[in-house]
Amino acid sequence: MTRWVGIVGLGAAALLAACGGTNAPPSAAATSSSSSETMSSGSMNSSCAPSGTALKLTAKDTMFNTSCLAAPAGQAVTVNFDDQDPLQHNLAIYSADPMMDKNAKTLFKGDLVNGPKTMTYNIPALTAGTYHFHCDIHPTQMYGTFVVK
Ligand SMILES: [Cu+2]
Repeated sequence: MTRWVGIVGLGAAALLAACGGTNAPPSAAATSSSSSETMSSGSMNSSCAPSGTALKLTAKDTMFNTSCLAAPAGQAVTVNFDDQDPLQHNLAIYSADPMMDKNAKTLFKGDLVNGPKTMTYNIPALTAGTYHFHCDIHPTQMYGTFVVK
């Protein structure tokens, strides 16, 4: 009598174990995805990287043709400045926008051009940094970023 009960008990235990196994598939949720996704490098504005030491800048309709100029660090560059307006314009480079930062330093100040006329500016070597350029006559209309790197 005692032994028979014991066998039934073992059988029930085996059934329970089997049920447990089928209801909960082992380690199904434990698969950790070891994804080696490489972050795509940030999309830098490649249109404003230094490309040689001969730069061009055009002024027309009281606008510059670009909002970004770039120069290699530590190298003097020339800027062929084409003032197509019958107006005075120039190119001046500051450490920061002088209208926003009263401590901005003048890094280069080009002579005013009596347009329409072309002039070549000789910009001295600058250390790497992100600077500001504008036309001293129209600083709110003609300005941009001067990148040195
Ligand atoms: Cu101007």
